Amino acid sequence: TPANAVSSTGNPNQYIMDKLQELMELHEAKGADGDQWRVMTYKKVLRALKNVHRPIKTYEDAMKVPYVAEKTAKKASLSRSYLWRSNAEDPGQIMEIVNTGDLQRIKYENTPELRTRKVFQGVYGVGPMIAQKFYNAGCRTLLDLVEGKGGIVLTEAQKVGIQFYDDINSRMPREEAQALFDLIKPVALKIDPKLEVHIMGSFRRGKATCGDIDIMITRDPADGKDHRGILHHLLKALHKKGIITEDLALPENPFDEEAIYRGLCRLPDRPDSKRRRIDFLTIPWKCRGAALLYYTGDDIFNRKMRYKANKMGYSLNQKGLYAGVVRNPSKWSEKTNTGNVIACETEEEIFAKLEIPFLPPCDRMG
Ligand code: DCP
Ligand code: MG
Ligand code: MN
Repeated sequence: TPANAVSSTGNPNQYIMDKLQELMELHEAKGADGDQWRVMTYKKVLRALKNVHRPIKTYEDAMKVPYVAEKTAKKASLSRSYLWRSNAEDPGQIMEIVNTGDLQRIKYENTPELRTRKVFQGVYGVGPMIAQKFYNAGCRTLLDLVEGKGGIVLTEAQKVGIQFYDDINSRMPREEAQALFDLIKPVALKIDPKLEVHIMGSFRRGKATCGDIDIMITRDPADGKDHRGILHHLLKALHKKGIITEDLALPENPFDEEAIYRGLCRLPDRPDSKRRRIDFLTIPWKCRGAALLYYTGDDIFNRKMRYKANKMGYSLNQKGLYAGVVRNPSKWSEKTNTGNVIACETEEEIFAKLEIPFLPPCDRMG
């Protein structure tokens, strides 16, 4: 029986997590607004389940899992048909897996159409909307996309996304990210030895595998110079060395203080090396603390930090922590007063202002 099975991860609830993960990915592929909130809750429940080391056997056990118990009390009176049991915070969903080893909702969601749209979303630059558009145009396979079936037109980035579909959809071992960074950093420093070059994202959090390489570049302007234009020179050099192989999204202006680049790279001296996703971003020296914090993530941790900031009357983004921000009540994203920066140069001061004890990157999980 599932409840007594010992999984390869050693977690007695792995079979529950596998089913919840499967359903989460289906909701993620659907991509409607409501589904995105649902996905967030599944992520939180899955994370919480990783830390439950006893097998879940009863409804009460399920209720004790963080994020499951919390919201269920409010929903206890709702009807519970198997098919419509669709919320991660519902312990009934966990109990269905415990009792039957399966989750009917997965079969209900996993339609041939959604499976196809999921495949399309594996193409770089294709989100739920575009995947739906391709499907509606009559495309059913990646080959249909390449052939422009139904009159669809691919962007250059999407073409690259299909060409290296498998590479882009697999994560790299941490060691490979390290090796690539060790090649790239000296190239940047050769252009300007005073640059600060950081590797961010999952790598900085100490993860064993990375979905991409995130590199942040800035420079102390005390000597009157700054990093403007570095991306232009660096990308040229990296292309020449065969480290960067394809561009996906070029910065609007590589001479801006803030610029973002997205592309593919590889270890040039290994003929069999895979293409890996790489992001570069340059940021003003002054906001390096806020940028370090943001681009280290993870995304759910960032959400929590922003939530705490908002509760204290502040506003947090990748450029700094602000006080006195006034927002348009009917359009939250619109600021009627941008406020004053109260912390931005170091991560430590941002944690301090938010009254959160400093967390090293490896502990920053939502
Ligand atoms: N980020 C965020 N919200 C997003 C996207 C990104 O807060 N919607 C921040 C947090 C991420 C960081 O940027 O940690 C880097 O983004 P990535 O998409 O590269 O994510 P990770 O590096 O964390 O994971 P992966 O290994 O999948 O690249
Ligand atoms: Mg990353
Ligand atoms: Mn990235």
